[in-house]
Amino acid sequence: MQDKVLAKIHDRSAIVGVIGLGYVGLPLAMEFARAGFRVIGYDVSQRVIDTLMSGQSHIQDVKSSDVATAVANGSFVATTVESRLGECDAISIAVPTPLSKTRDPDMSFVLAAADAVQRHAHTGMLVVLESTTYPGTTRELLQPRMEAAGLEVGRDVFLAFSPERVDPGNPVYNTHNTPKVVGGITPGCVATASALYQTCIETVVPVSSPEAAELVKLLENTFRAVNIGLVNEIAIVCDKLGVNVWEVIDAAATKPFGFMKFTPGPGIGGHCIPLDPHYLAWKMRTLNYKTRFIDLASEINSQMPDYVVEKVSRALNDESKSVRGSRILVLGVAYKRDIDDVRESPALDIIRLLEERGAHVEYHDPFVSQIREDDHVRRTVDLSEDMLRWADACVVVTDHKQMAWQRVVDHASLVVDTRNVCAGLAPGRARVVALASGHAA
Ligand code: SAJ
Repeated sequence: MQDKVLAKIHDRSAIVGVIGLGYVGLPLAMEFARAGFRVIGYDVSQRVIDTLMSGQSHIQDVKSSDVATAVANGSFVATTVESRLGECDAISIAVPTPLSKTRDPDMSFVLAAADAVQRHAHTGMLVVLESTTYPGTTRELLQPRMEAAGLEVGRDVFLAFSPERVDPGNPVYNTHNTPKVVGGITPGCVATASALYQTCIETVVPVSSPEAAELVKLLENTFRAVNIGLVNEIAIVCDKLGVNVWEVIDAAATKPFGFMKFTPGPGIGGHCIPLDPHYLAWKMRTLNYKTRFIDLASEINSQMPDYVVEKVSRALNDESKSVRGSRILVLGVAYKRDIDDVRESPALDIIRLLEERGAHVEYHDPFVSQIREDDHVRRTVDLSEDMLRWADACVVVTDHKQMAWQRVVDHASLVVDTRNVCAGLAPGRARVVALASGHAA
């Protein structure tokens, strides 16, 4: 059976399915189509399907022209019809794995996809899970479903895990040129899954099990969360010592080996770094092990918004102003520079905390025209001189390159700078307070 699957991969007669057409699934579907496969993209959102079938892309890194070409030449079709999964010889699952309100894994999307695959699985099918998840998911959730369909993994069907490494907006690294780790239930599963990805990705890195592949992804992102937590603690240390943390980090980064630069900030956002480590922490709790590094990093990173609000409060206090009644302009709300995504953004926490203390808060972000909150929509204001003079304090939260930072310093009265954007600017009207005493307090 393995030879049959490999042959269909090599001659491109295999039909490849992708479940979940988001920032991971759609670029992957386009790569498979470019490699010469017929691709069936499945998503539960009719709006997504209609957009794609009209030749439009809803994903920043995928050009509409590529979608239109693939749809026109028949190499890609998008559908909400689940039964079309039965036509596929290979299926990659790229659905969300968020956290629940109690910070536990929300596996509902993976389970829904796994049930759909089970309903349409057949001999000779290769299934690969890509969603970031706790070690054991592939073996514990997907393998039993294959076997419930009467299919033995490694003989009738092949099952693997391959972590996604998509970095939205990255101008250098994309799905095609980012090495792809693949871990299968059996050696045959590793071989078939590797063969599939080798048709469209430059480098495939096989590992011996799905657990190893699941853990690779969690190590990558826990590494970032822990190191960001470290520099955030160093920022607090520098603040108490009156040392410029940015100077310390830049100087440390001159070490040509054994050091990797991370920068402090107002906290961590996005749908990866704040969430992925909790998948590992959750799994280890079920094995009665406490992942102290992950928990400590999360504690430090998630307290940074409080720390920033405290800095704002002290800076206003220096001018005999209380937070209550003050007018505060938040500059940048996206979770990192030069993108429009506000998921888990620390800016949302900072705005909430300031309003809880009675401040009147507005925001400006050139990438984020509005923020949809539970009961209302908040819209960006212009970065006008009037707005800058209106504010008792401006808080730099996201360091978008295109922001007119000099104008901010020229016309604002007080700037709390959590991203060191004011360093190197000409002095202006504003008193600048840095995250960690980089400027005169
Ligand atoms: N952050 C800091 N200091 C840093 C780096 C990041 O405060 O030194 C903050 C950012 O402002 C952001 C959060 O942490 O709020 C996450 O930033 P990130 O640079 O990790 O960006 P993400 O969340 O888009 O992470 C993605 C991840 N990609 C995948 O999961 C496939 C991550 O593994 C990548 O390393 C990262 O992009 C990247 O390098 O851009």
